Amino acid sequence: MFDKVLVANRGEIAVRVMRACEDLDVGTVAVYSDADKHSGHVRHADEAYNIGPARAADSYLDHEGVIEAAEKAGADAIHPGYGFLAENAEFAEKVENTEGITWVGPASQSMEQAGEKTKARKIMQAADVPIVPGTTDPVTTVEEVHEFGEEHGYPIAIKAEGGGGGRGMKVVRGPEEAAELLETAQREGEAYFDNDSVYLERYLENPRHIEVQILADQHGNVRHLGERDCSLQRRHQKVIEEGPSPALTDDLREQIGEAARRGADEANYYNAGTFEFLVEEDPDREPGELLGADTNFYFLEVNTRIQVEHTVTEELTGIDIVKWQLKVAAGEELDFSQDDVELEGHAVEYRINAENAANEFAPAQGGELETYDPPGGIGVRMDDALRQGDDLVTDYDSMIAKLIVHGGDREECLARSKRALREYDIEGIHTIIPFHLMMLENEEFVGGTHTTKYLDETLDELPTAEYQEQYGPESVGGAGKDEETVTREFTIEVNGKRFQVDLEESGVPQQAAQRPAPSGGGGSSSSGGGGSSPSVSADGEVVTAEMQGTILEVNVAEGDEVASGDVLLVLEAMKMENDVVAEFGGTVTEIAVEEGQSVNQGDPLVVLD
Ligand code: MV4
Repeated sequence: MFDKVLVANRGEIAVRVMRACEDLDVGTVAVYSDADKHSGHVRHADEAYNIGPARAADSYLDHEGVIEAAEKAGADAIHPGYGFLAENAEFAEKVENTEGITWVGPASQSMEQAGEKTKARKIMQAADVPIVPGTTDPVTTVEEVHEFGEEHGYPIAIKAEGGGGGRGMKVVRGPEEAAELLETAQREGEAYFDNDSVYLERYLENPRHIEVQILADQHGNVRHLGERDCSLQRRHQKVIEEGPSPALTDDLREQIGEAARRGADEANYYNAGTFEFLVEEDPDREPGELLGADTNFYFLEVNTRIQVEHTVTEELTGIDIVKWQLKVAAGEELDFSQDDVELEGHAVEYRINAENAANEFAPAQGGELETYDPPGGIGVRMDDALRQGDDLVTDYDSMIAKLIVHGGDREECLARSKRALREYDIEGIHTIIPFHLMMLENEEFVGGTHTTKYLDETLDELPTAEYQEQYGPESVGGAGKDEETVTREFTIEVNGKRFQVDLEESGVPQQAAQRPAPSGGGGSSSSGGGGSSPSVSADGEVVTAEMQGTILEVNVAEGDEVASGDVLLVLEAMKMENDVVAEFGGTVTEIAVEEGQSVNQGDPLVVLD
């Protein structure tokens, strides 16, 4: 086993990984950005290294910076968590090629293969795993799309070869739309994944999203740990995940699990991974009725990382997946057979996002956790990193914690969930706890008949605001910036050796505080490798980026008239799609960014007059 593992991540998942290390008596190393100096994962680790500015591209995504920190710390393995570098085959390969440091994950070659969607489809086909009817080679011409439509009918999904997770997919509803959408898909593929190659699938209108957890060692042992149902999503973002799926018979469950196992076997895959499937839903299915063995299911993609919702499977199987990731990476063999894997009861994970569901899930802009009192008791697991008194860090994604509830059956689990969510006391920031309580009284969710489309189609009709009113925080702080921090440099001497230290003092009077330099104004930009910051010159109110991320869509053009509430752009940050909305009506006088561009927090995006 390793001596010391560097966790190349932050927040709850970094703490989760460190806990597995501690259970194995392995030392832990944290890395952090300037925005995370006081974050929970830094407190939790044995030692911690600053790897750069808040902007993820300059810190958590900096390949060399992370590897250098591992070398400095004398770590002999790097665990990437999820997000950031977790599915970056190039980074994995760099770690593989670093003497003395092991990559905790699949072989970089497997990661590369999984990232190439037509390659993955071919492997699954070879393993007799059903794939969505479609092409296993890229298409380049509109004629090919038309031919596919004539043979299989419409709608058709055009997907980017390098895509995944809802990005780079276009739905063609008839032949007249094919030319334009083919071109858009190719352009977006090029902008987001450096790859304009696309392929075709029949588009399933209303599927369930079922994923199978795989664990495999480097000795050819592959186990599946059952499925998770992630059908409750909002704009491709999962909000609640559960297992086992409330919609499958044991027969169908077994078929999908075995298919995933065959696929992993065929690909010579090792470490943890998730095989995603679409399952064709029966629109007339009543609550309590289940999808049987004759139901169509199709392989979609492989995620080559530990996932946010791995906890659901851990609760059901009692298997510590992260611990096994470390053991398998160290060359150990799985010590349980497929028959040993038993699913007990029912588990549900609730993502605790610092967002206001009653305001289009707007992420919190700051604030302090004035109260943080998480639930406990039987069947309740909390994975988090924040503690009471912490300031919210808003530079990355908005998920601050996960509540995982386990019960003997789904009914007990949901009742226990209601109890735990009501017990959860957070003051100072909005979270989606009230939204979860609403879902626990929602007929579709409780009946288990919701599909991936449910939330996006019906959210507007749900009583989100009422639940927010009843269960939301009594107080919500502002930006939390009224207390400033001043850093002073000191030279100290310990046992005759000189050290330079930076002392931070918080709560100092305003006039003594140093204000951060305005960003985006040009001149002082120190961003490395990410291109230059946008700037604007037109008259009007400047709309700025609330967080670091990538521009997914620009929905307006210069000269457009917009109304208050109109979506100007879509900004993606840590896989979250965030609408940038006009706060007032006016004319768009300038657009400072284009699709595919990465921006810093505070960068100007659009000017409205
Ligand atoms: C599909 C599909 C229907 N038919 N492919 C979206 C995320 C990406 N991983 C693939 N996605 C989909 N692919 C075909 N051929 C529907 C979706 C989809 C979806 C999939 C999983 C979970 C939520 C979803 C929400 C909307 C669409």
